[in-house]
Amino acid sequence: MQGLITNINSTKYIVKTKDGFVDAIVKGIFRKEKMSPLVGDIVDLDEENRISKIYERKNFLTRPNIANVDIALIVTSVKKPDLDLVLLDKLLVHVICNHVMPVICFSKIDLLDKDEIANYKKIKKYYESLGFKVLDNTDIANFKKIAKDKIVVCCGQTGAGKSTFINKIDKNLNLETNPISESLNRGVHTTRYVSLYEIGNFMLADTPGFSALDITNFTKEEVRDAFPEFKDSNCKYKDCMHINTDGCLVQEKVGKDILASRYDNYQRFIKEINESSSKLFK
Ligand SMILES: Nc1nc2c(ncn2[C@@H]2O[C@H](COP(=O)(O)OP(=O)(O)OP(=O)(O)O)[C@@H](O)[C@H]2O)c(=O)[nH]1
Ligand SMILES: [Mg+2]
Ligand SMILES: [Zn+2]
Repeated sequence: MQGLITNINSTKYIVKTKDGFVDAIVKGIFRKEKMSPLVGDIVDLDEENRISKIYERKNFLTRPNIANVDIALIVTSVKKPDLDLVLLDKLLVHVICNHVMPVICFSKIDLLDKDEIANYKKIKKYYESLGFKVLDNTDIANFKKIAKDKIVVCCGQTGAGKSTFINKIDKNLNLETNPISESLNRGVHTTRYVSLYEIGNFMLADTPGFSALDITNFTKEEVRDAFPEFKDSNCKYKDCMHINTDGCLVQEKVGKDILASRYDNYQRFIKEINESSSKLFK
């Protein structure tokens, strides 16, 4: 029988089948193949409800760990925890390079004062100008339009408000949420497992938050190409990495057409990849 994994809690798998939800376990073969089933995987179950086959994935993410998603909703708080543009830009790279469509969802706009709102609007507009869909977490109707018929995963920093947002979308879910730690100005890792919920005409996954993300598995070219503003700049040099290159049009536009933090973060990511590839033993 075929099904879709909606929850994994250590060794217990919940699989949605045509006969409803089934508790399943995993057959030893996957351990040998070093492939473990993920939420979002389409699988076959044998007569004893053991997962016997994982169908080919169209994509998967490692943070959060989920397969076969159409959209990654990157939930990003503007305060409490502070706006973290490094993490946002890194998640954009992670999601784009894994062939998933990103949608940015800012949260906690209600905590900003008037001047901060003006700054927030500038940042929001910039990301929109790159062609990304950008929402804030009060934009429920717009979100539902984007999510129609799709599998969406909420991802992002711990405490950003992923579970709170999903509770707003489906009032029956009652997912656990917790205030962030005031002393650390960070979330407290409330959500522990990836869970996929069917809500009307779409599916939505809640996931554990994080604050660090590794993108050193991608090539420098892949990371560069995940920055749409670089392509738009029409740099005249073929294969230019846009770093320390005289006459590079991208570098000339930094702080003008290109948001300075975006370019700083790009340089930071390239440095991380260089440092990682120079390590002998990983
Ligand atoms: N003021 C304000 N608080 C919010 C908003 N969204 C979420 N919160 C609060 O932020 C805190 C953290 O929210 P959660 O939904 O638990 O965050 P999370 O992203 O699911 O966190 P993890 O499960 O740890 O990854 C809770 O106290 C929420 O009430 C918002 O838009 N405005
Ligand atoms: Mg949560
Ligand atoms: Zn260039």
